[in-house]
Amino acid sequence: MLKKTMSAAAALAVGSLALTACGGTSSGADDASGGGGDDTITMGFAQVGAESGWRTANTQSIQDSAEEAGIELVFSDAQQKQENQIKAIRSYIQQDVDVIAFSPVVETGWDAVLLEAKRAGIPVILTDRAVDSEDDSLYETFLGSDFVLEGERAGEWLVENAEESDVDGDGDVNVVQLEGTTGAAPAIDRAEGFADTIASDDSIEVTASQTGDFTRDGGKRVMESFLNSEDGIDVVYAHNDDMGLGAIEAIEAAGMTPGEDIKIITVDAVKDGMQALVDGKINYIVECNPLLGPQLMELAEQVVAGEEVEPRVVTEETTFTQDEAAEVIDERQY
Ligand code: GYE
Repeated sequence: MLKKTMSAAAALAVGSLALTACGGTSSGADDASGGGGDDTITMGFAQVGAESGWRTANTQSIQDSAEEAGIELVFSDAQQKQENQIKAIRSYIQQDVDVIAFSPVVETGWDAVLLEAKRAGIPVILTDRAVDSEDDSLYETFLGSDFVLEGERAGEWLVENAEESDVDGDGDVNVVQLEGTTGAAPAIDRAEGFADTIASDDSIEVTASQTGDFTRDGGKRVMESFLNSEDGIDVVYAHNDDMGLGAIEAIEAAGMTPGEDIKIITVDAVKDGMQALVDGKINYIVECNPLLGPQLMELAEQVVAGEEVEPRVVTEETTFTQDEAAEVIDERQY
């Protein structure tokens, strides 16, 4: 039996589709999906990648919860490429798993492969990110955050703190936005929720916006270029902590003080982000909960048992100021 300690190996594996089964005893013809053998549920999970602290915590939660629930997990890491996820899903269909779960790297382009799963009689659960499809019979449920709400929460803080955020005091709050992966639900929705909310205040404007692909390196690179091309940046709005942390490096390298000379708002609230918030380098974080594993396993059990499940399960989340982060940082698990 292989163990679930394979994030790095799995990251390489999907290219060759050497998918790794773990945590259980059955596979292929012996598993529950084959109609005979034991009752162990086999789940094929197609993860986005390992792009951020959020993703690492999410993967850990899924692997731990599968083990706890006695669900055999076949896990793959798509390295943020849609074609790798499609290959992984096709392979799960071929293996005749009991249930497929995945976190779609981008919103569109899934109908064909989801139809293949449907025709094979394998239920699909979306987790973390949504697909943009007219046909909602292609999946059983979508478990994850409300990303529009997260963007709105980021915007609300800025509207409430517009005066202090006009760092250069010129009457305009100039925001540069570090977008997540182009075409990904959280990038689209976090931009939309933010834009709609800051529209209520004429002084706030997004003056530049580019993707940093949800990575620290991406955030650093894009911020360096913004610092060269944009005058009077007051605020960075980063679609995740990792890009915000990359921006901090770029701001410091340019001889400025992040959190003071330029205010920073991010989304996620993973440990490194929370530490930067406590240290005063980030000003506000909107939480996005990565610990989806327990709910995912519960939904999988229900779906495999043929039970009705809610079509949408929304994760509960909060927000953190610097003071609020200081209170909880010690207990933060991820
Ligand atoms: O915010 C980001 C990650 O899909 C909610 O993906 C997730 C996002 C998360 O890379 O850090």
